[in-house]
Amino acid sequence: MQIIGPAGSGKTTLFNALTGGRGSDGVGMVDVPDGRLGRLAAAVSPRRIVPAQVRVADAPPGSRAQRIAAAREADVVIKVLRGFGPVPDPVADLEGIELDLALTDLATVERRLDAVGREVRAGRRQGAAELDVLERAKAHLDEGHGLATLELEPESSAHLAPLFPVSAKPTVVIANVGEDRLPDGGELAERVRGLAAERGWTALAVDAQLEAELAELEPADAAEMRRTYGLDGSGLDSVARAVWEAGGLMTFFTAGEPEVRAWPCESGAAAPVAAGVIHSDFEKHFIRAEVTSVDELVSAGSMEALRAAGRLRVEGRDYHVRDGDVVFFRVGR
Ligand SMILES: Nc1nc2c(ncn2[C@@H]2O[C@H](COP(=O)(O)OP(=O)(O)OP(=O)(O)O)[C@@H](O)[C@H]2O)c(=O)[nH]1
Ligand SMILES: [Mg+2]
Repeated sequence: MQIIGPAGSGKTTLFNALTGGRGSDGVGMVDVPDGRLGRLAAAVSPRRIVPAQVRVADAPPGSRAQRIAAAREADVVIKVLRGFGPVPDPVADLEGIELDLALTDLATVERRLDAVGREVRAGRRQGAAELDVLERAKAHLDEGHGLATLELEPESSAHLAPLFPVSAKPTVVIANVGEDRLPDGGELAERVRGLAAERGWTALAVDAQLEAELAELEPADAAEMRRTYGLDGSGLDSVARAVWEAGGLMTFFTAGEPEVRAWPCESGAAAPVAAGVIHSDFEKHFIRAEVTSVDELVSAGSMEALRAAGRLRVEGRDYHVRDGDVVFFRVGR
């Protein structure tokens, strides 16, 4: 995930808070909290508990083009808006980012229109439907609107997908508010949420500076401090979870004595592909998957107990792993 936003909105502060200061060269890994991990661990008592992680990148120094190129390559974009300091206007920040990204996509769409238009006029290919979608996208972008608000039928969006429009990327919006606006960010954040919702995005009010300080404290002290601000959980955890959800990833688990672990997986992945997340060889040498759920495993206490009782489902190559599956992969060599 890539952080973007106007100068001084708190991007680096949020990056440092998320990565606990361990990010180097503006890139770091962030744990994705998941309550199911703790329940599995309580049942299995593993030596290690390993959460899934997402990779986060701070806005790179350099030109506007470089920052936009970075956003374009990311699966999820985090937009940080300034909600602290003198006359904060996070709505204007969000609109400014939108205009910036819309102009970028406009240039891409115009180039594509030229290329497709030339081929269609020369009779080298059919393309009326594609040209129509590109024209609609161009008109929308011309008005400064990002493609997240352009309503298209699925077969029409298929024509835009190969252009990787950056204004339509999965997005999490962070209103970086000062302490005086906690816990919910007040009216400013409310308007940001409204704007984000129209685009299908999650928006969160977070005080990045406070979260960075809380992350340095012992958990009990941090919780106590949070209560004084009326916060009921870690803002950083909420950010990580929102990014995970925006990215369309799901989670499956492995649960053994050495390690209980959450794994990221594309939604709807076939079992061998999910096995390949653990080790690339596992995809090639996949034999079968033994599958259960978190609840079943918690009540049985171990994969072995379920296996012995004949209660592990045996699934083949065609099985599609589901969110919350606990899996043991049988692989050959
Ligand atoms: N009060 C308050 N100050 C903040 C908050 N977040 C950041 N700041 C301050 O705002 C200034 C800019 O923060 P940065 O995190 O460097 O902002 P940035 O977006 O990375 O800035 P550039 O990379 O220069 O565009 C710093 O002085 C921060 O201490 C916040 O949540 N509350
Ligand atoms: Mg910075």
